[in-house]
Amino acid sequence: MITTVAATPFSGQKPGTSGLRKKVRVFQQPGYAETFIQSVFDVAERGEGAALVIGGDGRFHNRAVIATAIRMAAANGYARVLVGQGGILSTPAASHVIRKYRASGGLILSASHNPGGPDEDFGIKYNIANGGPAPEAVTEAIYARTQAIDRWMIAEDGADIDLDRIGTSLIGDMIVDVIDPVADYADLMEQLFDFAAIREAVRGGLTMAFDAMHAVTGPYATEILERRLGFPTGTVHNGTPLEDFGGHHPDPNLVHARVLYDLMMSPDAPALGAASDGDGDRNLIIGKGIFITPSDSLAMLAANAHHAPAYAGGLKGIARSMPTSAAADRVAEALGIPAWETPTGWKFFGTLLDAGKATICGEESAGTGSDHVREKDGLWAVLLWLNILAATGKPVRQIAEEHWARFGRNYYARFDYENVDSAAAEAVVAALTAQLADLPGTAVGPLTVSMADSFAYTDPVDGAVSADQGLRIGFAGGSRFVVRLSGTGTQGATIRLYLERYEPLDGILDGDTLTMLTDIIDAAEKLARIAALTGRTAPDVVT
Ligand code: VG1
Ligand code: CO
Repeated sequence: MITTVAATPFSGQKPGTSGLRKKVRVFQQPGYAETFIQSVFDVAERGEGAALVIGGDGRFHNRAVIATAIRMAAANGYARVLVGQGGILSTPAASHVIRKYRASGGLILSASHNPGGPDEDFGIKYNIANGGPAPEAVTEAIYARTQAIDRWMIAEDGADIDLDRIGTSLIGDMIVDVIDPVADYADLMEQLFDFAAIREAVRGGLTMAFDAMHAVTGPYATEILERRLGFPTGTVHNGTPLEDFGGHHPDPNLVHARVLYDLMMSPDAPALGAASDGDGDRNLIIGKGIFITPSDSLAMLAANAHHAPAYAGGLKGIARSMPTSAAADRVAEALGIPAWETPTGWKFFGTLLDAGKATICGEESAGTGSDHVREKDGLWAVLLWLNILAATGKPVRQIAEEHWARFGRNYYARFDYENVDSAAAEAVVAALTAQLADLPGTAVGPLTVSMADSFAYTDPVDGAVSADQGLRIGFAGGSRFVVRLSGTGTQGATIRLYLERYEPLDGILDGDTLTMLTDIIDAAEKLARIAALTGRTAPDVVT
């Protein structure tokens, strides 16, 4: 039996960079999650007999929404739902499950690196049949539907589905498969990487620490690192997923993964320190005594990927988001393969991966991945690093220093100004936009502006155009800064200021990042006037 519930639209159900993210309390309003999910089902492409994957990062409110989504899928004619045991599926695992079982799409319930709990954040993201986040045309159709929705449908049966028990049951005609959330993904990793070589290196003394931040990667990392690769028990820290991530931000950066960072800077540091975020798609990489910026990690992984079996035959191309440093472009040039520059957000990589134009993709926000799925993948990046360490026998520091000696170094930092008054944040963007046309040729301190624009992207595969994707100010010599507003926050606005300075091979390759960026930081302050327009004299987070 199906119940149809009359509904009126909620305002603001507009998916951002990565799905709809709001405070839990917003999602708890009666009908809020239901109208959004119904809007997804109303516009999703799905044929006869379609399967839907559902999983989340285990945060507070996950189980309630999953229980509802399963019964709504039954009412909306899906033939099968695959759901991770306990409602758990990391974002990359969900992407893999969609692809492996040829589902028509999936609902990923996560607010990623944002904190969890009754007063914190929740999110719903729809992924399409290729396993990747719905492209803008689809998210816009979903949003349009949310503004016209007048009913949602739910099966009366199914309230007794036990999410904790692996197995199959029925709601009406719809099959519900509660699956092991880890096994398929761990098997995929075993196909991509040389597990035997890594195991051998572990026996020979290769050590690591992985901080799962009480988030979704705990079970995945324990299975893969400790059980399959033989790292000792305890290699995975904070490995039990908690609904509130232990009260922390599950954000693998130098601020929120401070304990790991301090360990890696201490005499007791293992060879590799790594962490992932709430939903398992980000990665933090730290060598003994050396932090590798995500932009550098992308470039170094691309340059060394041939050590892993899956990439031994070479890469088809490398794609990075616009604010990500140009380090990866230099690797692409050396490899003689294309380098693509896309707007922020993994949804823009999907067409390039599907068309075989890129193999490895990355973002400065600690996202790296490949064509094995259609999401960024935290553990994948960690395993590729491990594979490279095992194959070369070199420590992380040596790999980094040799890389810079070959390609030069892109010093890089991102300043985040969080929870800024939205009007003030818009004013920063408007004021800088107004100057763009006049800036080229202007001297700012010791720097000279060589280009200034608002980044617009035309997808080389399907021709879709995305305008206003961030303001870029480039300087002679390859340095630049970028300003854009976050599309994942749930409170006020977050201004992101991305800073980059290129040092050629004969330049200073072992400098301190913030010192090396001083002139660019000064130039950004003069031109973007964040302090003057928002009253913020220092960023909240520097990554
Ligand atoms: C941020 C990052 C972006 C990333 C997105 C989703 O978006 O900058 O690179 O793809 O988060 O990552 P924004 O709009 O806040 O800058 V996740 O791990 O939150 O799914
Ligand atoms: Co994430």
